[in-house]
Amino acid sequence: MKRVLVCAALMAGTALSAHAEEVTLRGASAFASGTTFDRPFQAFVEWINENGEGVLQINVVGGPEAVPPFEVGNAVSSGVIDIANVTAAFYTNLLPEGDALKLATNTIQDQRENGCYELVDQLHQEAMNVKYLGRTGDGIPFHLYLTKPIDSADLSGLTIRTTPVYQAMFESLGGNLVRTAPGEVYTALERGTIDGYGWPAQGVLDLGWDEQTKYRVDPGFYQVDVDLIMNLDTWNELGEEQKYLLQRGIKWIETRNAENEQINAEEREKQAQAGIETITLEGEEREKWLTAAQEEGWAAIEKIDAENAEKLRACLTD
Ligand code: 173
Repeated sequence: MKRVLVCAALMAGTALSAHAEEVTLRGASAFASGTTFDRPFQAFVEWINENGEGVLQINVVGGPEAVPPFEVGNAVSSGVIDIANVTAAFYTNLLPEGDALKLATNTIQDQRENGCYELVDQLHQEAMNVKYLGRTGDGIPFHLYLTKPIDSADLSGLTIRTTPVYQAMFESLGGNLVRTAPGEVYTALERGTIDGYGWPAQGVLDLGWDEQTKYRVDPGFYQVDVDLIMNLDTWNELGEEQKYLLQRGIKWIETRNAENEQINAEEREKQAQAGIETITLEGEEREKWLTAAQEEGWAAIEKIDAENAEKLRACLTD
């Protein structure tokens, strides 16, 4: 691809002109095709392919069966994949403080306005040779789902599936934690090797986990970040028109984050119909739960990099 673009630039006599030849990017998703956290990416890809004829196309080479979720960051960083749909929790090996994105209390639109987008992009560029394009998942909280009831915020005695998203919080509440990719949750529940799992408010029914899930613990906490990231070298080789197309596409898909509140309510209904009961922590236990989420969440980022933690906190929670 590099050669084609360089040729086009030379012929036009400028650095990468608006008439660079059509480029096809290799895309991958950390979430199984057609499931909740893959759908916005699919819509984005369709939008790009419709609006980008002759300019830029995306060919999705696969989901978690093609690139294991915790490897997606590496694949984009090295350029094996050009563009990916993945949560920052899956690439903490490359950008540990990326886990702060779940701690946002504002929206990606706010972050584009207050300069946070540039900060997050810069962190991605420096730590992992990746261009941060944008974010879906705003407005979707995370929950704990269980096969056994609890009546307090105490998780001791429970073995819970986590990712970095829930790690600090559940650990501080006494849980015994095992980290797995989403694709391993069903089997772990079926075999009884876990008593529950962390997962967002949406998507529990996608892979049949409702069959093995008895309770959802409320309140939810944090905010989902499913991020679109791109190999920085590939990004830098694009012409202005190609970059602009990707930016228009991501901003379009980000407007759909506003639908999440409504979808959360529909999902709660679906979970109830599937027999999942709600355990609502109240009073002091609710306080303990939410305080553990916030304080342990930020403490973990501060431990990684106090300066970046402060900068991120200022613009993700303004
Ligand atoms: O639980 C997870 O696998 C996880 O961390 C996550 C993050 C964003 C969306 C969906 C799942």
